[in-house]
Amino acid sequence: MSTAGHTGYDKQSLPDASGFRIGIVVAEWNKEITEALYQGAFSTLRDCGVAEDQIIRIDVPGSFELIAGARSMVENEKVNAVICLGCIIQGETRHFDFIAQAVSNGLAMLSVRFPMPFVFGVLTTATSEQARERAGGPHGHKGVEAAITAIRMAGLRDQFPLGKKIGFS
Ligand code: DLZ
Repeated sequence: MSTAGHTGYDKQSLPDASGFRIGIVVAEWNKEITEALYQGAFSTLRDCGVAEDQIIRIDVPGSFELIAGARSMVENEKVNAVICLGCIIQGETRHFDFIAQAVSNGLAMLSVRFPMPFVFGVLTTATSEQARERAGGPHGHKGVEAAITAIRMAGLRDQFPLGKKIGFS
C-alpha cells in the first residue's frame, strides 16, 4: 500500500514562496526517474511562486553523494531549503540497504548540523516499475511532494527567529 502524500496540494494553505530560494540536488543513478522527480519538483516550485532563477540545481553521481551535494549547496548558496532527489532500486546485493541507510542518516545529520530544512526526496523501491509509479504515476509524485515539503518547512523556519540567531540569515 502507498499514499500520495502531498502530490495533490492546496496552494492556498502553503506559505508564500515567492521570495524563497531553493536548492535541488539530483542523483544521476536511475536518471530517467530522477529527472522526472526533478521536473515535478521544479514545476511545483514555479507553480507556488518560486522564481526560476531562485531554483539552484546540482547533479551528483548517485544517491550516496546526495549528502555531500546537499552540504555543498548549503555552504555555497543562500537557500531556504535543500531538496535531495534520488532513486535507489533493490538489486541482488545489499547495496540498497547501505545506500538507503547512509542517505537517510546523512540527511538527518545535516538537519541537526544546519538550521535548514533538508528534504528526503529519495525513492527506495524493489523495482523500476514501482519507482515510475511514484514519479508521476498512479502512486503520486515524490518530486512534487518534496517541493511542497520544502516550501512548508522553509515557511515554518521563517516563523521562528531562533534559526536566524544561530547563524543563518
Ligand atoms: C552503486 C549504486 C548502486 C548499485 N545502485 C544505486 C541505486 O540504485 N541508486 C543510486 O542512486 N545509486 C546507486 N549506486 C551508486 C551510489 O549511490 C554511489 O554513487 C556509488 O556507490 C559511489 O559512491
